[in-house]
Amino acid sequence: MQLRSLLLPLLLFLFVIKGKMAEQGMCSVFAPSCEANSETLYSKVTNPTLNPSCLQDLPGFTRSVFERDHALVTPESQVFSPLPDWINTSGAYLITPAIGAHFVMYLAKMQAGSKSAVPLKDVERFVFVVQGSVALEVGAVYNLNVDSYAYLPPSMEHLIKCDESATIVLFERRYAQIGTDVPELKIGSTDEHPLLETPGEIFELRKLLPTSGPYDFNIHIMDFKPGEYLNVKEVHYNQHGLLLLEGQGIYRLGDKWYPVQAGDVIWMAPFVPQWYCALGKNRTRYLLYKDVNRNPL
Ligand code: UGY
Ligand code: MN
Repeated sequence: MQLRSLLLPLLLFLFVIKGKMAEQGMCSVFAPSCEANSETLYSKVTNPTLNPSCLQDLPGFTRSVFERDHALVTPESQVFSPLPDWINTSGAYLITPAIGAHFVMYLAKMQAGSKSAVPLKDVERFVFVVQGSVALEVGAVYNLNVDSYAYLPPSMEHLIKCDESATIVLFERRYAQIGTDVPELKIGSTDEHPLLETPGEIFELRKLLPTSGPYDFNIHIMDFKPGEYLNVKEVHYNQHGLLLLEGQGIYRLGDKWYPVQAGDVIWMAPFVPQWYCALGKNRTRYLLYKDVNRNPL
């Protein structure tokens, strides 16, 4: 009797988990397996093992590409190694001047006891927390959790520390000074920012930095519901570094069309035609570096 009363909730729990895993395209004992079904010879012929979650394990397969005016760097291609002068931190430089960009974008994986290094001279830094939390010492100490960020103007002394584990994405750029006004320290989180007008577009837009002249780049957070897309097939002088935080869809870059999903990083050179459409069941959110407020001449 007691056993029976336990059985029903257990079955219900397993049923819900199965649904969740299938929704996310995950391999599990319930969902289609990434492994060949070893019970029958040639079972792979009739079992579509190349479901999206298995592709990254296919030997030699990657969705990553490197073209003259754009690059897609997907998680199975991201190469981590100790970050120069950081303590206990491994990082993957994903966009650098070697690719043709005027900025660097990198992921840093911090663990207990990790500490950041200072940026190079005259270099500004933007940090966004993707997983875990870090402490930012910059005069006072600020706790930055997932979705929080900090902008550190050039020469601002600071230290990023981690007590447990955290993944952060960073952008750095040699600051392009004009006039005498200088940018200030900014600390905040995405949800503090109001949605901005996007005339002619339907995606939701937040800008994490002030739009005023001293700031030579901004970081946009862009949200698309499934089925929503960029109305403007953009071609512009600005450069982009993009991290897909949530969802999946199709990115058009130049004349190529790429299936993309959370975790993917994209570099867009000036003037590369760009367009996105969100697909699937969940919203797409991406974080986008864009240089602004400077005469391109
Ligand atoms: O602001 C932008 O340039 C942005 N809409 N571009 C993009 O999402 N590729
Ligand atoms: Mn753009």
